[in-house]
Amino acid sequence: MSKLTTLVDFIYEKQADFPFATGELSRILSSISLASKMVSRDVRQAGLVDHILGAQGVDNIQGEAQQKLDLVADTAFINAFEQGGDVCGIASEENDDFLAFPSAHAQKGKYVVLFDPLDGSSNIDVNVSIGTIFSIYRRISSEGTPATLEDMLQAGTEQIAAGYVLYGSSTMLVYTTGKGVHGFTLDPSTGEFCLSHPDMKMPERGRMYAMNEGNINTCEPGLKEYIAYCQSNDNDYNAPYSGRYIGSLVADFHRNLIKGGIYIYPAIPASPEGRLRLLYECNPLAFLAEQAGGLATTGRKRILEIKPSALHQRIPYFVGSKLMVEKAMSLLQK
Ligand code: AHM
Ligand code: MG
Repeated sequence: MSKLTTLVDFIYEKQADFPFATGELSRILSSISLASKMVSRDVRQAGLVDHILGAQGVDNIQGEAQQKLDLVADTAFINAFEQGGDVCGIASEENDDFLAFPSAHAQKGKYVVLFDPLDGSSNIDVNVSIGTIFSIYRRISSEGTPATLEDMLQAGTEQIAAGYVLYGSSTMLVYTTGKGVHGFTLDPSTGEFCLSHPDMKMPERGRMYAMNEGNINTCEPGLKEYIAYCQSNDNDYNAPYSGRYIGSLVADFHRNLIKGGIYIYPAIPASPEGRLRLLYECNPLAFLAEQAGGLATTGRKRILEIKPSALHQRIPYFVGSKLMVEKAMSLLQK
């Protein structure tokens, strides 16, 4: 029987890769793992709470009134980071502004974390996979002072680590520190994340495309042409690809990471900059994609090289198998 490696074992084994971090990065990843277990538990109880306990007027275990799940997740992660002492501030999709942690203890932290606490929120109420996406940067401002906006607005190339937690048929944590992509599955009986997908590689091509095709008529000609190519017999498989759109970026990305595929959220008249957020969604998944051998672009340029100008900046997004993203880009640029 092969040895079971838990996330904790794995992180500490890999700590030597980051001599400068002396355990800090490991502790941040442990905080993420802890918060994500709490969120996973709440996600698993969501239907119960809303439709059975909620309907009977029963409060949750803490006796608090029920909050929206995305706010519960936001709070769980913020608390974990603030208490850990290695993170001096955060920015999250749920908060208009970034948060500089006020305590002297937190201000000594060398890192900031940017995250989407619960991606795919339109799927929460219908029992479809959702996830948390995160990105870790070293701060630019001086240690011992409050975190600044400049700390948050760094290009994706500066990420120290990134990853996601997928609350799917099982809960998985997938992360990179720039040395490959590793996936861990939560064993609900022991509460441990166990290494299940070491050194994940995204196939160079795949037969699945993910896009909200309700928007196709308003897309630019090059993108219409790419989708027509996917649907035709005149492509690299000589047969139509399968359309698969979960509507939770994390879940669509995870499937494409394993099976090969492309995810597209373009600029459309209803969302002229695209829908997805550069800092909380696009950059972390772009780092993972590249580490797994895939690509992430706006359709024209590399996501990781974009210098952010605002916290909630949106950007068109083409991410997935290398050859598929390259093909889409070649048609867009024609
Ligand atoms: P969210 O962070 O508010 O959930 O928005 C991001 C989500 C992605 O997970 C998903 O792929 C996309 O928005 C779905 O958008 P649409 O309903 O326009 O297809
Ligand atoms: Mg999101």
